[in-house]
Order: sequence, then C-alpha cells, then structure tokens
Amino acid sequence: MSQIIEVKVPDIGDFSDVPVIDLFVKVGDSIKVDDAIATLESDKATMDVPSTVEGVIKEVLVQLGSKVSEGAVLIKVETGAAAAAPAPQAAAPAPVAAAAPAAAPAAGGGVVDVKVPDIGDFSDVPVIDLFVKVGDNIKVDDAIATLESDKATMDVPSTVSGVIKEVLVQLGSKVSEGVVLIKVETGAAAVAPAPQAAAPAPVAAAPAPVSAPAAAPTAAAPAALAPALPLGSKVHASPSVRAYARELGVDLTKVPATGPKNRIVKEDLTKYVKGVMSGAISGPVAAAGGGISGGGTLDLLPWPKVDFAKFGEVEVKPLSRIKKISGQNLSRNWVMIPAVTYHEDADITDIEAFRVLLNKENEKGGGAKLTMLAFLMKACVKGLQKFPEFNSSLDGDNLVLKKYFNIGFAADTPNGLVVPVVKNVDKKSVFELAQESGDLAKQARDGKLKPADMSGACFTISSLGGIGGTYFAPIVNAPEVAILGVNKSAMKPVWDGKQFVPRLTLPLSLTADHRVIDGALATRFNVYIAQLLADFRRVAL
Ligand code: CAO
Repeated sequence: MSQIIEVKVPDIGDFSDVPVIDLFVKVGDSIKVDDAIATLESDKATMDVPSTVEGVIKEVLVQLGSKVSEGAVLIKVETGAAAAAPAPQAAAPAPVAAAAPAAAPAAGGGVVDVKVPDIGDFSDVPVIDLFVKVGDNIKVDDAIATLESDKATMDVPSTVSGVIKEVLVQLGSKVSEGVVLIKVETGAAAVAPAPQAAAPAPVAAAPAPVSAPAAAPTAAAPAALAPALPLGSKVHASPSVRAYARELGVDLTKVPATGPKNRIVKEDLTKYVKGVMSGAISGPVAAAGGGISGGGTLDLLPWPKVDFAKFGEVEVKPLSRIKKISGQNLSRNWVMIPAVTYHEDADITDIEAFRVLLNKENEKGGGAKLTMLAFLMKACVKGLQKFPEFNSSLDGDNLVLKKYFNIGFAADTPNGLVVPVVKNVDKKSVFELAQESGDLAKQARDGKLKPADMSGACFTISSLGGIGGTYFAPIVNAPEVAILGVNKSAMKPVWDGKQFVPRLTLPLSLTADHRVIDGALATRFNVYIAQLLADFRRVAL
C-alpha cells in the first residue's frame, strides 16, 4: 500500500529562514532514507537535510534560494511496495567511484570478493588507511580502505553487507582496479540488517540532520546530540575531510560527527580545532602535521576560569584589535608548526665599525641612519638565495618556492606587534633598506600601515637588539617557514687560537618549521648568516 509522506525540515537548532544553497532532488527521483535532499546554510552552519523515508519523489516544494525553517515541507514522497526504491544491496552505488561488480551473493549467503572499483586512470595506488579487520561486520557503503594517488584520495566502500572473512591488503599495499580487498561472508546469518524499505517513519519523528546521525539506516532513529565516537568505532568521513584532518594533525576519532550516517563533515573538524585552540574543548590535537616522530598528542585543558578579584584589586582592559588578531595567529602557529629554534653567535665587530663609520660620513649629508636591521635583511636574502627551502611555504603536500625576496620585520607598537614587509630586498641597497624599514616602523607605530604593507613576506626578522636580551625563541610567522630573532650585541671574549680577543657578538635565534627544514639545514643557514655578518664582503660574492 503506497502513501504520500511529507519530508520536512527537522529541528535545526535556533535557526530560521535558512537559505537552501543546494538541492539534490527532483520530481520522479527515487530516494532512500538518509539520502541528502538539500543543503541549508545559516551564517553559522551548513547542513544537509536527509530524507527520512524511502520512495519516489512526487513533489519538490523548495528551490535554490528558498528560505526554510523547522517544519517546512521540502518534498512529498510516495512510499510503499510499488514506489520503494530497490533495496540497497541491489543498488548500493559507491560514493567515490562505481563499485567493481561483486559476485552477486547467493540468496542464502556465500563469500563475496570486494574489489577495487574503477578508479580512473590510476594504478598501483597505495592504501593509506585501512578500516577493517577479519571478523568485522560490514555494511554496504562502509569504508574499507582509503587509497591515495598523487592526484586524489578516495575511500573504497563495501558493496556488500556481511562478516569479513579475509583482508587481502595492508597499509602501504599498492592496488589497482579489480584487486580483491576483502572477502565477505554474506547471507542470512552473516548479513547486517538491511535498510528497511518499508515502514517509513512519520515525519514528526525525523532525526535532526545536524546532530542525529543514525547508526543504522532505519527510518526512525531518535535524535541525539552526536558525541565523539566511542573508542574503537569506525570513523566515517570523506577523503577530503580525512586529508584535512591529517593536515591539521587531528585524530578523527575524537571529533563529534554531525553529518548523515555519523559522517564527520568539514565543519565538525573546524569546530573541533577552534574549540581545542580556544580552550573550550579539552581534546587531543596531534602534534602538527605529523612532523614530530612518534605522532604524540597534546592534551589541552580548558582555559582556567579564575575570579581574580577574589584575591585583590584588578582592572579589566580589553585587548587591542592588533593583539586579538596577532594572538590568534601566534596561537595557531605555535600549536600547528613543529618548530625548532637554533642559536648561533655572529661576530659583528667589523660590520658595526663600518656601520658607525658610514653613519658618521652620512651625518653631514642628512641621509637615512644605517641600522643593523638593514644589514641583517641583506644577509638574510643572501641566505634565502643559498638555501631556497627557507624561501618557501607549505601548500598541502607541495612546497611553494618563491623567486622573490620580501622580508618582514616585527615592529613593536603601542597597540601590539605588527609585521611590515620590505619588498624586493635583493634589489635594494642597505641605505634604501634602512630608509624603508624606518619609514614602515614609524607608520606601524602611528597605526598607519595598510594591509599591503604587511603582506607578501617570505621570511621575518624579529629584532630585540635595541632592547636587550641574550637569546629567545621566535614563533614562525606562517605560512613562512622560518624566522630569525636577534638580541642585543655584546662584547665577548673569543679565543682566536692563541688568545682571547674582545669581539662584538650578536646572538642569533633562528626558528624553523621542521616539516620543511631539518636541523642540519637550519644550522647551515645560521652559520652562513653569521659568516656574512662577520665579513660583509661575502654578500657581494
Ligand atoms: N645590538 C645592539 N644594539 C642594537 C641592536 C643590536 N642587535 N639593534 C639595534 N640596536 C641599537 C640601535 O643601533 C639603536 O641605537 P642608537 O640609538 O644608539 O643608534 C637602538 O638600539 C635602537 O634601535 P631600534 O631597535 O629602535 O632600531 P632598529 O632599526 O634596530 O629596529 C625595529 C627597528 C622596528 C625592529 C624595532 O624598533 C622594534 O620594534 N623591535 C621590536 C621587535 C619585536 O617586538 N620583536 C619581538 C617579536 S615577538 O614578540
């Protein structure tokens, strides 16, 4: 007996009048439980609305751009024996690529090979993730493994339901279309309950799509806020979400899923990372980008809430806009970059004497005062030219090597730290660099820098030399991969082979992103900068 059932917008939290930004259905389509009908996007979230019934769509009551709220009817579906789409075993399209045809299981069951489907022109693609083991119950569409070619990452879903009898691949195996991944015993005893074609849930019982993933695709799963997956659960996420998680170093088993069928969607990941970084969520984020051997995790406790006034008088001052922005950048860079700081001493006795001499000569002409920063910029560009990895940025699995040489410098201002950028340092004289960095530093202090003055840096120098200090560990200014910190120079006794001689020594502190620059390279760079500063004639070579 067929009947017409309305599928409505479920509970979508506090949102109303949310625009439909994607519509996946049309009249005449066969639809199954959990198939996405439309995507809604509020200013806070994007959410797919899944169907709660199975059947044939008779009417679509919304269109792209329609604004909907809870209870609005999206589609009318004819359900029942005549209208119902075929059971998933028969249809079961693979989400990524057409599944390799599996031998049809005999009615009473049997062992079925699940093979790598058509994966385009790729062959010998490595298995980078394996979600199954012998004895697991698997359902149609459950991910078996993730394959990653140099162009794409793809999950291979199961085309059958049953119990896994054999797993024929392992992490790192290279596979091509037709290779058997697993053998599954299907059939009455082994098969997981098939999604029900009958008994559609009344619309009123529709699960909320954002927060109520149904573990099994039954029509009337109760709505419940998705917790992080219990330990040992399989993670459901698209390849792009997995790649994003790998990039961020996030353990997906810790991320609460809000997508259909308990899938983790990109917004879940973003929300989780924001939560961890702000301290609102106490959760492990893996040490960034897998750059640290051992893949250790970092447990972040919630930010302590203390009533300081209990202990004495306090004054509450809002953070400046610059402090808020730089604070977010610094936190991200501190958490996500596996950074190491390397120290070196540079003998700047001669270059300082030269600088003082030039400034004396220059006094009469009224030209710009030569600063140590200008010499440092020139030396750093020479270093970037000799060691191009320092003039790069990470972009996913690629390293972008820049052929231009723009140097940022940290400037301390009354409102906080900013980083003006001197462009094309390789093409400018030390005098020009002194003049330009001085002008930019003044604009920074006056709050007059424009966004263009602060963008495009390849490498940053943070000079605390005018203040003091011996060494420090600057934070890499992402997406750059290294930063050079300098403190105040001091006269130190240096052994020349025969005796101690007084030399003006500049402490260098180079922090580098270990994903790009290893310790040997960083030390070579530091040594080279020190050599250039010790004998600036080398810059001309
Ligand atoms: N060793 C010894 N003296 C140094 C020195 C060094 N490494 N660097 C600068 N000096 C001296 C200068 O020669 C100058 O002395 P005189 O006035 O006698 O000529 C004095 O210190 C002041 O220099 P300065 O720091 O104002 O000028 P600068 O060109 O060297 O630096 C700028 C400009 C913008 C980098 C600096 O003003 C600044 O803001 N530094 C702070 C950067 C910062 O906050 N970094 C931390 C970032 S992470 O929190």
